[in-house]
Amino acid sequence: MIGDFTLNELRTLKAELTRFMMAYKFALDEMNTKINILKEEFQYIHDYNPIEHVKYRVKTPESILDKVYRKNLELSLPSIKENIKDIAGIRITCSFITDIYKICDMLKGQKDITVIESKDYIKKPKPNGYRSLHLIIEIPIFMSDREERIPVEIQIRTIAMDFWASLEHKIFYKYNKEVPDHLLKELKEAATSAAELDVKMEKLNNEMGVYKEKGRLEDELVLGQQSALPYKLLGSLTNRD
Ligand code: 0O2
Repeated sequence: MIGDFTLNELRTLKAELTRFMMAYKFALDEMNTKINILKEEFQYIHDYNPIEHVKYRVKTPESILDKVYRKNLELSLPSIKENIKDIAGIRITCSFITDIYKICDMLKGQKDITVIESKDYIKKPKPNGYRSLHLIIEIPIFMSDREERIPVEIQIRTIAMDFWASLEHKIFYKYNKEVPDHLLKELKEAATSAAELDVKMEKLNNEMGVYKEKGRLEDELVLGQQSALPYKLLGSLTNRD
């Protein structure tokens, strides 16, 4: 016996827990493939990549237990699966706010993804200034003997939103959640500046985009680069010789 358990009971528990956690890892593997395809395809078609970087994490057992106690949940695997939807988490960072909604729509458009919850903290920031788009989705994963639908939390944010959130997170933990008022006020101001920066950068990028697109078309069509359309084909498409 170890504690209240026999060795066999402990073995069974360990195997069950490993199977449980593996499902979340597989869900992240599936999402990793999906996100990579979206990135590559978008880059190929639009000559531009809306995703700056992506982080994947499976919540540690300690952190899952913390949440079980914090939310006063029943300590069982079915209850954890039902109530804790962020065991598998993805954070996607983009340059611009419009990229966030583009990525969100691309993910929502995939047939095997079901969005079960969506929180838009960009349109409606949290009182402390936190901004991000949160989705809880479910995707199927196929294992040797069964198919399971696994929830995944996806946070999509700009670089500025991410910068703010990671600093706020550090401050929160440094002060053990008792952050002095003056710091809370400064954080709120920083969140406003970050939001203004997002708007400014996107405006600049849009202006640059107009010139870039014009230049790209000229390069492709007039200068006859490798990918340029042959004039004969262009002529026949437009009924001109
Ligand atoms: P971790 O370690 O990042 O996973 P929930 O507790 O998830 O059931 P809640 O709070 O309604 O319910 O979920 P919400 O609002 O979607 O937020 C979940 C996650 O968003 C948090 O996960 C944080 O990662 C992030 N987040 C939300 N609000 C803030 C904020 O004010 N500041 C920062 N820095 N991050 C925030 P966890 O579980 O708290 O932690």
